[in-house]
Amino acid sequence: CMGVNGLEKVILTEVRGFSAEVYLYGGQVTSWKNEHREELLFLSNKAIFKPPKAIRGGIPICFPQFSNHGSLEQHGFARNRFWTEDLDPPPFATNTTNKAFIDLILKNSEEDSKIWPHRYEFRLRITLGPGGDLMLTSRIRNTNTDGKSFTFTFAYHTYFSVTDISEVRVEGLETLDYLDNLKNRERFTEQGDAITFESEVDKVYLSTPTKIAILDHERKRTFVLRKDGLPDAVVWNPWDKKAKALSDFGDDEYKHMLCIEAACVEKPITLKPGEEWKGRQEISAVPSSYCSGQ
Ligand code: TA6
Repeated sequence: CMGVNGLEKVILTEVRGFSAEVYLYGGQVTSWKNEHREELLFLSNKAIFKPPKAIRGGIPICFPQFSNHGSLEQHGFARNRFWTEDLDPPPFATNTTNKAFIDLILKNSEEDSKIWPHRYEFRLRITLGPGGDLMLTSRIRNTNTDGKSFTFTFAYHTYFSVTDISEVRVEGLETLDYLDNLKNRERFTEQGDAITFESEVDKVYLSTPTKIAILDHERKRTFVLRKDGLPDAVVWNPWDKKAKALSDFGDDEYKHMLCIEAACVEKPITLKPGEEWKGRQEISAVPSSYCSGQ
């Protein structure tokens, strides 16, 4: 169906009321609701749904370059392109029995080949599970016919909706090394207990576990992020100053969001022609009493 500004949007629904919304523009999830119709992802009230701007919120796909450290636009071009529905995908390992899902595909374009001279097929499967968990599976294949390999970095730039960032804890990144984007990407080691937030944070945690928990104390809700093939995790909150500097971000909205991004940043991925890389993330929202120890 049509969303904002005539951009095509697909809605995934599940019998108990869970739902997700995906724009073909950017292959971007913009909404993920639980069975009570509560929105679980952050989407800025000032988000711009007009190419070539990336939509501020949901789950932007960062490919073939995470960050602006490289020759491409910040976070690469995939999130600013029109994807198409992949009606005949090769078999995905992610099974879809009694799940709502959509398969999207993005391929190299004439235009992009000028800045990134490679042929590729990027297949994205978005699945809404029976318990409302949202899974994104990416398969990126090098289809170069000139024998050339290519190298890329990647992230699911997930914006979680939280009640109050100063009442949020993240578990799973304790004692890990991270690159601090606010300190020239210098390497530091995280302290030994859960991470809390009282100022701008922009860190790439390295060699992170497959499971990370985000505890929203006020709403008694825990987000659990599980990932495969994505060794790093970016943690970002712009806080007040940076938020004001972003035209598509409300001044106070930083209080109600936190980005935890399953990523491949420290060690870029290199594919030879014919090779395929897979990266998967699954997010769920559980009552905090259930906690993150599971
Ligand atoms: O998520 C980390 C980050 O790289 C931050 O440095 C900040 O730039 C953020 O991404 C948002 O980037 P964007 O291009 O979407 O405004």
